[in-house]
Amino acid sequence: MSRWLGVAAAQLGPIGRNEPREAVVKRLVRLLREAHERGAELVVFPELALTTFFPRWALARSVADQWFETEMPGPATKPLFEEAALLRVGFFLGYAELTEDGHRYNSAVLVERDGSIVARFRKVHIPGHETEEPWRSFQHLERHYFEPGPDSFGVWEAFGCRVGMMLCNDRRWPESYRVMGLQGVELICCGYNTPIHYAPDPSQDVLAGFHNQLVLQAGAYQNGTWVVAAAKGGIEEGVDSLAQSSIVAPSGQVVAQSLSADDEVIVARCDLDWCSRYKSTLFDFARYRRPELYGLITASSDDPGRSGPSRRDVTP
Ligand code: CDT
Repeated sequence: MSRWLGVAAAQLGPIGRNEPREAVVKRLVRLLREAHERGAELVVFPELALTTFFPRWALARSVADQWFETEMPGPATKPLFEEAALLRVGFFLGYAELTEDGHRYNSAVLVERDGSIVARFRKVHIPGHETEEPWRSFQHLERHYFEPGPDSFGVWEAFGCRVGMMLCNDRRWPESYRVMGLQGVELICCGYNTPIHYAPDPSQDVLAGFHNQLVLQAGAYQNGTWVVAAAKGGIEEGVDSLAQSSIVAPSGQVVAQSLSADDEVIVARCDLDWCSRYKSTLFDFARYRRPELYGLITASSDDPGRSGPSRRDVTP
């Protein structure tokens, strides 16, 4: 007998700089209700789903702190938690976290169908730059606002399966999926904000959608897992961001994808036992992996004892 789970990616369109949290939470509740009506028990919201994507501006931390949460749930997010528990729908929600001892993380929570918090995840790979670069048409100052998450990629028993979490840039790195794959992950929740213009190499702009699909599909297939990825898309404060929210099966096939760059729900009924068809055959890690040969992957890049090709060894 197969295990089934109804899941949704709840894509958001733009959130304005001055849009109050309460208004955004109303949008989230609307999407949650629609996802529930369409059979979802788990709804994945985007990265930084409560606010505009503020790393596009160079601002003093004291100014940006208005977009950070000091508690989860807090007064503004409580209605989402209450509605979800009432409907018995769980969710993944990305937000900016300011801890009691002053750390700032790009975080997400996974909330079960009874409203309890299963786990919190802090983004591991922080992209962009640390200081303002005036030559850019907009900034990507995540490395100014956020510390890298110290906790790696966990996997939790929830929703009748093994659930993992990642945020935006994490999805581009095979290590993110593999660390979860090694813990038997069956469903990965991911939220993202991906500006289509990539200032350091604009030749990549036209490939933004392709690269998104490439990494989500490869990560799902190579680890035999479902991946549910929700975008904040559309033109937000003048910056166009990729939509293309997707639900990807362990086969690597896209089973649902958003059509708009606005608030939109996509759903899929996931056969969780589909994962074992990959995990016990082609990707039987215990049988086929050769970790004794993969040491370079975990050696630090500045480890002097590190062997293997470097840029210096490559013939121009
Ligand atoms: N939010 C986030 O991580 N965005 C990055 C943008 C590219 S790096 C400037 C991403 O990987 O989609």
